[in-house]
Amino acid sequence: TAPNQPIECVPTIVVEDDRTGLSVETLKRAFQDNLFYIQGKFAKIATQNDYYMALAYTVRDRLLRRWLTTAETYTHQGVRTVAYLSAEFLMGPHLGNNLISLGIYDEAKQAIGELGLDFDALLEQEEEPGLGNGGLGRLAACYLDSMATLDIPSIGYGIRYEFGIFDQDIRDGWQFEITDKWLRYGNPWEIARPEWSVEVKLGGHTETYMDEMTSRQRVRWVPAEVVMGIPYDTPILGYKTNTATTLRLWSAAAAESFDFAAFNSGDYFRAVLQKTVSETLTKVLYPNDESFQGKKLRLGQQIFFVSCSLQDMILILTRQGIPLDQFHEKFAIQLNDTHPAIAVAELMRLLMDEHAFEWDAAWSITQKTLAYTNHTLLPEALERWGLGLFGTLLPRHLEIIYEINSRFLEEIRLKFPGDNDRLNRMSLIDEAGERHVRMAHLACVGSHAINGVAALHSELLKQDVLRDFYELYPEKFSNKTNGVTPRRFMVLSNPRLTKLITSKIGDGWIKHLDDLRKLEAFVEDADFRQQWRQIKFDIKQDLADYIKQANGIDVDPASLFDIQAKRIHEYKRQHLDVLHIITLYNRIKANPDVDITPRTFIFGGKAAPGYYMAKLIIKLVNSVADVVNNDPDVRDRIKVVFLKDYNVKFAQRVYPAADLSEQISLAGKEASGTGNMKFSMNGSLTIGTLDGANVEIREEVGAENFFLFGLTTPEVYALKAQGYNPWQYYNSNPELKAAIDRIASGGFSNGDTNLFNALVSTLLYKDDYLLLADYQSYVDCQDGVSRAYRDQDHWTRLSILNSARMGKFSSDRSIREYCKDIWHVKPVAIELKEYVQAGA
Ligand code: KOT
Repeated sequence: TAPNQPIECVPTIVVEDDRTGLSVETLKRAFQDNLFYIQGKFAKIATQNDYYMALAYTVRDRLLRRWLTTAETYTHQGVRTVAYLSAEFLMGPHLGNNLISLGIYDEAKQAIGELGLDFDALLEQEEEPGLGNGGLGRLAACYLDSMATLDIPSIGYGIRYEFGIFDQDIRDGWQFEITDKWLRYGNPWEIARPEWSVEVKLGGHTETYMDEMTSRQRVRWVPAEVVMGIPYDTPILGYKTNTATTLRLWSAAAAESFDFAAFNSGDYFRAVLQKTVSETLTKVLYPNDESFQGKKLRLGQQIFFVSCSLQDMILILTRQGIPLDQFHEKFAIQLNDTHPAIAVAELMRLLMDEHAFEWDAAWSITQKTLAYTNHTLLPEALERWGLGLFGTLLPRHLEIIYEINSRFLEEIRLKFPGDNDRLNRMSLIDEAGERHVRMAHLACVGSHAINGVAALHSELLKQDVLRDFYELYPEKFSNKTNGVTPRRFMVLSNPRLTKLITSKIGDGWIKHLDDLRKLEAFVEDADFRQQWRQIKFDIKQDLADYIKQANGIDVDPASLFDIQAKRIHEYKRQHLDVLHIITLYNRIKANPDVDITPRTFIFGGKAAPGYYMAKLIIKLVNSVADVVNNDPDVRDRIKVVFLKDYNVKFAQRVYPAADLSEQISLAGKEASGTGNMKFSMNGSLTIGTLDGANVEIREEVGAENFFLFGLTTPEVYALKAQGYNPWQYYNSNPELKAAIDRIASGGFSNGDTNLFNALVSTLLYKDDYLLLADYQSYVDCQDGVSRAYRDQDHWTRLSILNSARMGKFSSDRSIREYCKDIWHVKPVAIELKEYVQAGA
């Protein structure tokens, strides 16, 4: 029999209590058992990692029943399933989250403590799977959590990068990239399923042939190369429910057919070396966030994981005996931006070339199955592949795209006769200059639903980037404002606040975040406010300790913690934050006795390795920190800290410690933001522009509880249309001029006037992101923040109200909306059957 053929044996599994029991005693026994039998270590020689692994396997054992029962239920019932396709899943550490979902966090902590080990250190030991750059990948992870928690049949499909996002070190103030070796010590959360491998074709050419069975012309793709995709499954536990869904990540390997070729050519040794070429495909995550680089390997990654995933879905149906003309009834596929948009052509190809569907039937299935989420308005992020490269790697897909395009353009000609400009603007092929495939257009045409990720963003899509598509298909468009999971970003990362909240309103809010509103009733309770303030202070003290240890800087936990943590990007304007710091510094230098509210400015975030300006901004933050932190005139009233290697694990430590969250992108540039939600849920106030989801956060928390500044999107457009001149602001604003001059004159570079020249001249001569135009409004607003912070009791009220009113931003709400409006998928409850216990 073939190795991938299922064979049934004894129908019931007998399970040892040590693998399922949830009591402290059983957990202890299981932990020691796993240390011995799985890690192969005893206490004398065990490392911290061995202990981590032993605990991880102990937890994994306890979730397998839910995981397998979920899979069995879905297969057995042939349920309608969401397939979330994403090139990135930024999951963060699994251990703590799984303990929370299983409801055994406290028991595990006690068990580990009783064994004489440091539980927090074991959690800290986990190398997080950094398989994403930032917001887009983390959103995918939050959505998996919510789908599982809401019992939505779902599967996440992506790429198992051997090296995820680089680790960031800071050397002499500059970012330094280090390879992320997350798989170095093994990954206890994944199970490889080589028996479910599939093959993906690349390159070569196409041929037509006569299909004898149907007497129809069909197309055959003769590839130059075949790569095998091996699935690795990770369980995604819902919170306090029986559902455990799957994240299925594909890893590339040389196809078996390769061995035959090697054998035949006789050059066995060279052929084995060649296997590494196939494996290259899933080696490394591209570290560029929101900037498109037309690299062949990246297109290879996209077709690889998309083809593997679609073939996998077809196999799932085939195994259940479900005919493929029901594909769209069994799967709702969500495309997380255009990275998986090649799915439009690949699903058409699979249905037509491999399963003998005719065009119209295949097209109807494709459109009904796919839906597309757009995550950015930045033109430089939109994916467009040069035709040469595209046709070389994917000759058959290019033919299919041409055919989709010709039918599509015909539809436009009928609806808008004579409008040639419109045809050119909407074509799937950009004909200006070197010809390109426009992936966003392909996604729009091939999907039945298109959505943005915040109300403003979705409006701008309709008015601007996708305007023509909106005019053609208004019914396809909707908004789905992003959300984040309160399980990871409150319960796990902020246990002290969770406990206080739960003591007042019970724990229903963890699954129904709107319940946080009940906290409003306690705003006038002085005792409650005192506890709230104390918790925030204690968490800030912890972060202060960390900063002392990591950066060697003393910071005062009583000072205002002002945090900007996100990818470094000019549009996010970390350097506007820096201009404010320099302004405060200049005020102190002009009058050392000036009355200033003590503040600690904290930054965290990675820059794309090839993005010079972003790296220069990191250098500037660190240079300003060096000067400000060491100037005796400052008398420690302001401190500046750049925290290196910002990732999910670290973010969980940072969000709860903030007083003020910086959400200061230029209006119209940030699609949504999700960090803004995580900060506010944890009781920080926001200083922000009317951009992305800030608009809706402000609506929810109330204008009086939000520090608003800056131009609105229409004002930005108007200013740019009228001809923006940054010099005008520089010349007429003495504080702004002084701040920029201090950088330009070498005030943060030991007199070197060259170091920050690129940054200064970009601001003065271009300033695409209007920092100078928004400067005064920002500084005025920050002065208001400083005044507000002086009344600690008042500030605490605002902090409580921010948390209390964040219910809308649970990813559970987002997922409910996707389910209702786009996916039409209903929850399926999972019933656990009793195991037969050993000895029973
Ligand atoms: C990256 C490359 C191409 C297209 C889009 C991106 C992208 C967008 N990467 N991250 N984003 C962010 O996605 C988040 C989740 O929707 C948003 O909150 C955030 O505003 C985007 O910048």
